[in-house]
Amino acid sequence: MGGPLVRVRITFVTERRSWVEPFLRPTAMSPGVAVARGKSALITGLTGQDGSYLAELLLSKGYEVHGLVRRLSTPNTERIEHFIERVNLIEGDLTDSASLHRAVLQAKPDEVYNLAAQSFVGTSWNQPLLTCDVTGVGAVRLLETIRTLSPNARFYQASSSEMFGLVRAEPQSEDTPFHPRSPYGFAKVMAHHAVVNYRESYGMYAVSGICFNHESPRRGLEFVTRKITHGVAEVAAGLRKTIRLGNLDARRDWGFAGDYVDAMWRMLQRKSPADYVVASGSAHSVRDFCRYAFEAAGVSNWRRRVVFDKRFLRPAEVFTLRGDASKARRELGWKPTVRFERLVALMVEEDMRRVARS
Ligand code: NDP
Ligand code: GDR
Repeated sequence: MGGPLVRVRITFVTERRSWVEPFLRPTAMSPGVAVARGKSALITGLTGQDGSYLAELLLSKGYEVHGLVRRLSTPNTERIEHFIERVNLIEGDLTDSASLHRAVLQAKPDEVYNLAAQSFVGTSWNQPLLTCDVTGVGAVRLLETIRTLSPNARFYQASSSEMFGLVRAEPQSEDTPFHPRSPYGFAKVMAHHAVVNYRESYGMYAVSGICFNHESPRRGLEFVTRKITHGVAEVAAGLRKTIRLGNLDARRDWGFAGDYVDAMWRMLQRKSPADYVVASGSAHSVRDFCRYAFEAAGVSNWRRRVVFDKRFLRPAEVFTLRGDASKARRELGWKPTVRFERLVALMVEEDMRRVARS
């Protein structure tokens, strides 16, 4: 991998009006001030799990990092608080083309990572149109903006193993046909095909990483892994007796988010664009996850602590996913560094610390 710190550019920034103003770096963002820059990256979904890890990675490589963030009634910057002074926040939303234009003009990106999405599968049945608009059409809006304003920028799309859905092959690779099982799944399929089409139609460097589930202590609380590790920490602390879950037989290929953002960066450093599956290659059930999590916390009789609750079943389930990342291993030199058991333990340990603090 070549280092990214090869170019230095001068830019003039004139805009500085929004709720994110307090977080803008005073030197880089002062109106009319000339600023020397390294490679520039624009991340959508900066405040999410992956966005926070990716920003850390890019900052460590000397990138200038811009993040598209939406205005919320309560600021949601917990995951990026420790480096917020080092990134440039640009107010915007994937449903608002004008804000995407502004973001691209301001960031002048060499690389764009589209991580923003309505990313919770369960919610996508309750809000299917919003999910299509953000998770599907949002990617097209961003691609179209880049094509118009910055066609040489390299584009990464966060595609998902949910596209495989009712799987047609085991394990799933780049050649496995899609059979999505949720509005989230079919929105991601649309975005995925849009990336292929922009690459083929306009010669853009646009790629998708078909990422399997990746988790961390920064995972949202509604996703099953974090729901379990947080619940286990509360059980261990005597704050509750049980955790209520849906389908315990579902199997997922779980890896560590920090490893997966490294694969994203590697995909944009290749000579020519291509899509890659990113996965650990081993699958475990939700039940396995519970067992390892309770063991990590030193809580016995875990079966009595897990209660089935049909409210957490889905209208159509993705029963099993397991990825074949041999193309990524071969061509990107990527491999996961955190095994399943360690991942569960580190999430439990962090949640136990959080619960103890609170
Ligand atoms: P998160 O849910 O943690 O983060 C999603 C991000 O998208 C948040 O920053 C959120 O902002 C932002 N967002 C949501 N709606 C909009 C919108 N309308 N406009 C702008 N930003 C918006 O997801 P992850 O970090 O886990 O995942 C990153 C991407 O990777 C997503 O696209 C996800 O679908 C995909 N993916 C994730 C996998 C995983 O296992 N984690 C696996 C495969 C794909 P806010 O903080 O304001 O809510
Ligand atoms: P997933 O993640 O749908 O795979 O999407 P999630 O953790 O929500 O579900 C994984 C599996 O666990 C089962 N399950 C439960 N899930 C939740 N959330 N809550 C429960 O109580 C529960 N009980 C059982 C689910 O039915 C499912 O089978 C994640 C997201 O990050 C997507 O954005 C991403 O694209 C995919 O991973 C790859």
